[in-house]
Amino acid sequence: MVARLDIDPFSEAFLSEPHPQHAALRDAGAVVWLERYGIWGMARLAEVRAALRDHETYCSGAGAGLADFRREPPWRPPSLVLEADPPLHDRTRGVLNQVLSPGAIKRLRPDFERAAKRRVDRLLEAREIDAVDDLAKAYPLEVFADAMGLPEAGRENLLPYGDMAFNAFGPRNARFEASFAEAETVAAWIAEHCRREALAPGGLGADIYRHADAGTVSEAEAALLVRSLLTAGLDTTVHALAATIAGFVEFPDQWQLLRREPGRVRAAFEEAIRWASPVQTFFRTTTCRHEVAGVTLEADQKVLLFLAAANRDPRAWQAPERFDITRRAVGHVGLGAGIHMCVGQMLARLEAEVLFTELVERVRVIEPNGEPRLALNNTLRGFRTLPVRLSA
Ligand code: 8QM
Repeated sequence: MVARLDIDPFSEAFLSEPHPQHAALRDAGAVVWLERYGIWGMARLAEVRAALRDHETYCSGAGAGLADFRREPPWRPPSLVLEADPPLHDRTRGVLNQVLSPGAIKRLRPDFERAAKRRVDRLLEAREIDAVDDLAKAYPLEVFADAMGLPEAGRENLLPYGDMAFNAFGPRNARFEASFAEAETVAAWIAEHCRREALAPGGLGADIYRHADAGTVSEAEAALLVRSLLTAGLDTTVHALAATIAGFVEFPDQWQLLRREPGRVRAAFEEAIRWASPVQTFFRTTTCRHEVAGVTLEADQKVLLFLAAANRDPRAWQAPERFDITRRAVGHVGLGAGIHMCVGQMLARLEAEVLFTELVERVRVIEPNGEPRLALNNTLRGFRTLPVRLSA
């Protein structure tokens, strides 16, 4: 017997307090039927990981959101990586793998370090800060946009564009509509800055166009690959950096541990991704009839993968609700798994490593300083504001 659940994973109630709902989903079965949308759901780590790794059965070409691109038109031309399957995916992904290679990431470190020093100088002058605006947004908005080769003017469009794109993976609910209020202006700026002419030489954007010059991708494909980095590269890291701060605020002993052992800074970021799962959900579409844990899934079915629920599955993790920087967080699905696993993860980790290395050297205590507020989105989970006080 398959559990049929009547919950709406994109409702205000669910998104505001997802953890009890995630537990209910996990406990209902390895795979459940979500009546509201007529889709399957998986919330246990084992099944979510297995689905992510089996890209032949669980494809992405029909969209990684609720909409089935073969039945309804996507809101923008599909991503050539996220919303593509092999062989197209492998060619485009190969370009991004090279643009974001270990060597390329390494070259960014000096600039990232200078920016982190300046940022922490300012934070320590202010002392009472919003960890979202002043840190989690301010830092990536500077270093990621610089790394891409974007001009300063218009960067305020980047986060609203991400908010739209991540809402668009869910249903066309009120939250989706609200984020599309300024869609034309925002999307126009993004489109403009995916062009070769808009991207400074030496940046990651220009680097993508070198692969167009080499003939691996067309000029139009290069623009869409730039668009992928602009879509996926900012809101995600903003929420991950804020979640790391939130972990330390809620578990202050972990900050003291990190001060004694700053070599754990990358492990702390990994644990924050597991603990908070900035990307809460993704969809796949079945390509054929097959069986999961005794349940038959037909072809052409949308499957909602609850990454956040899997990352706190007690079947896989000890005390999953604890933010524990000594934990072996490997195997979480916060960055996905399989061929689509986050291509920018080394860039995200560099941002976190550099910023938190600077912070942990100079900040003795991080305390809450007012009510945090959530930023609700159909796919992303994070804070709108997180007021904290820093003591040197
Ligand atoms: C999510 O446009 C894209 O290629 C793209 C958009 C969003 C993501 C990934 C790729 C996972 C961070």
